[in-house]
Amino acid sequence: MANLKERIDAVRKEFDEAARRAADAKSLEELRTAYLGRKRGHVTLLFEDLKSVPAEEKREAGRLVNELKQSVTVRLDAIEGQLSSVPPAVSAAGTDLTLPGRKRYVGRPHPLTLFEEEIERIFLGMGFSIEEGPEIETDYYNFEALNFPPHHPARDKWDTLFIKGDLLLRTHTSPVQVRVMERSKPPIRIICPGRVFRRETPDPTHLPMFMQVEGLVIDEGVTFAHLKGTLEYFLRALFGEKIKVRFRPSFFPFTEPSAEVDIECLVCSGKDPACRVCGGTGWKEILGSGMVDPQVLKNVNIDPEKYSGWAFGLGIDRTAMFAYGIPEMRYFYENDLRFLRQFGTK
Ligand code: FA5
Repeated sequence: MANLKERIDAVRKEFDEAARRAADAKSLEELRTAYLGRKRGHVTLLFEDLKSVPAEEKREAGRLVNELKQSVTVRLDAIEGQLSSVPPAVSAAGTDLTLPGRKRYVGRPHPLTLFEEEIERIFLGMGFSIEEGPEIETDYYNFEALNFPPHHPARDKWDTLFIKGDLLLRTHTSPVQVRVMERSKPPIRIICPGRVFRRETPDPTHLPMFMQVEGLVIDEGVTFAHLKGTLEYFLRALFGEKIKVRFRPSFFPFTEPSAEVDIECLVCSGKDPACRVCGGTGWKEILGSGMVDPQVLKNVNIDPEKYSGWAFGLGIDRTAMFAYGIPEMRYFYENDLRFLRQFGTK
């Protein structure tokens, strides 16, 4: 009996140590088999040993072995309960589940898209609708219908990227004016945003690919006063009441009279003589405009005796620079997320 008691104590001690090391379901199962396995479990074998214990001691010895079996079972069940309630630190696939989650980057609109939408919102509010046209144009729509005869020096102002034969990358959004006037009757009140292309050397305010928005109004009795009033209203809605705007006489073959519109340089506020945006003048041109030339109306079979109209073409990128206070137009196209993430958190 003394011998059996010693063995019971030894098995209990070994089990306690092994139980402390059981850290997952697999080692727990191995432990259960090692101690309670039906043939060779350490506790099971102790029951075999009971047979050789003298009859008068059997009762007490049986109690001790049963007690050990019970405590081993209770401990194994407790470990099992613990393992199932605590998620494992490392999943079967080797992922550390205790690491903080990775933040998923949610995309947002490009700053130029946001700005284009802002422009559209203001013009939609004034009763304009939105039209689009192709980026690959024919010579006719980009130039001829707009009163640029072939080989006329006025074409030199738009350094054109020709594709093949008659096809070219549109140099401005003005061809959309012609396409809309061909397919609709006055009154017309539209804006047309889109990408345009010119052979340009990039600098802080010029790019070879940039965005414009064209505006066109054709109706009876339309005057330059409507052009001026509408553009001033638009620029105030965009930049606030205090924005300084100036109209300068200019020339475009498809408008007469024509004007270019400058706004005060919002990058240097006219204070930096070396400003790379306004060249130290304190002003920057953002759009060209004018009364639609009667010849252009004739080209699309609109009677210039009955109808008149005005048009403008605004550089979206250049105007966005002022709205956002960005001194370099190239930032818009470099796709640097540190720059892009500053816009449009809504
Ligand atoms: C035109 O493109 C005319 N189609 C505008 C027009 C439309 C006049 C309707 C009359 C009636 P201009 O080449 O000036 O005009 O360009 C208009 C605006 O586009 C400029 O004021 C400027 O804001 C922007 N822009 C011109 N060239 C570039 C360039 N290389 N990079 C970025 N923006 C430019």
